[in-house]
Amino acid sequence: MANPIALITGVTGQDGAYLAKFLLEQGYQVHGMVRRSSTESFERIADVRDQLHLHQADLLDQLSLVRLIDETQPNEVYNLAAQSFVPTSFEQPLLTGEFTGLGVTRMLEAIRQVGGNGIRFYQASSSEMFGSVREEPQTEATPFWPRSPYGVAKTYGHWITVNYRESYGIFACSGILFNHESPLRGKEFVTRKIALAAARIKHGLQDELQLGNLDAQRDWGFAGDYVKAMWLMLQQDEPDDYVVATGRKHSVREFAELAFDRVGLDWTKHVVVDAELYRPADVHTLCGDAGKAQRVLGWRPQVSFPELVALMVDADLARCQGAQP
Ligand code: NAP
Ligand code: G4F
Repeated sequence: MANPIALITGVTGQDGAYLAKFLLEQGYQVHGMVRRSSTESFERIADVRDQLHLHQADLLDQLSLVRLIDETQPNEVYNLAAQSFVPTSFEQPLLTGEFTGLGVTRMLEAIRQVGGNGIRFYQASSSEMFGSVREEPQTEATPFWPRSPYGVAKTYGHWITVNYRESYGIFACSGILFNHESPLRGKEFVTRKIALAAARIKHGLQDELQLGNLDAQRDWGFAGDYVKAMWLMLQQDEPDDYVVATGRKHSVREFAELAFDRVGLDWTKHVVVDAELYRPADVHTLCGDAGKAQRVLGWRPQVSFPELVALMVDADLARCQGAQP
């Protein structure tokens, strides 16, 4: 049998890089969608780039998506591309709505027009949809109450995925993933910001770390574990939606304490709270119940919270080695 074909949008992002590597290991022919830029942002996929088929297209350009599906003829489409940083969504709410919300409809329409019902579709939904949480832990049945333009756009993307499944019989799944991190996480997200700062301070490259809401709690897991759940969803007999989480929550303060401990420093001597980094409306706490993913997919997270912190700090320590102050 010929190798299955996967198309990943957002292949240059954190999850795209882990998923591309995972699918290559499973024997897939992997196609990645990248958007045109004056400088390439392929660092995260540099080690597998020669094994990937990269195509230029953009979530804003319907025709480019139609052409992409037609050219690649994928068996599975993983829609990971989005404007994914919550603070930017407050600054650019319309663009976020276009990328993160309407972009999903454009992708689904391209599949409907070109690929019929044979293509399996994964949508990267988010625990940000729970926002001001209605219950704890959050499950697939918990009502949404998003607290940012990003969360609102993801909620639209989630429901349009459900709608295309119900209206047109497309095999479309939505993974409601809680925060997942790694050494490939963007430097603006709080975990990577802390890990990198702890490493840089240890190496004498900076002195201080400015943070916002230290009391915010998140259910943090490892991105490498979470991309396997995406794949498992598309291997089932029936399409469905799944929460993917560890079931444990920790505060930003706890993350900072563990990260600085890892490098033998006292976090309280280096972290400064900057009110500018508070959000117009924050999500104060998130904690997921991945019971359905465990029962149906056989999925379980493998990396614990202390292991995740250590993994990220150690990677940034290695990156800082030899850097000039
Ligand atoms: P990420 O690192 O920010 O990657 C986002 C990707 O989307 C990048 O490859 C980016 O390309 C691409 N992109 C953005 N706008 C685009 C456009 N208009 N056309 C084409 N590509 C575009 O995000 P991530 O952490 O890997 O997350 C992957 C997905 O899961 C996102 O949809 C995110 O919202 C969602 N999610 C993430 C988490 C998490 O904790 N990581 C949790 C739940 C859901 P460039 O390289 O060109 O910028
Ligand atoms: O790391 P964050 O920016 O992630 P956030 O907002 O939870 O969003 C991430 O996870 C979502 C899943 O729930 C994804 F859908 C989304 O794409 C993204 O990957 O912030 C986490 C918390 C927030 O409450 C924030 O207020 O950390 C708090 N925080 C405190 N100081 C900070 C900072 N966040 C950032 N980015 N930078 C700070 O200095």
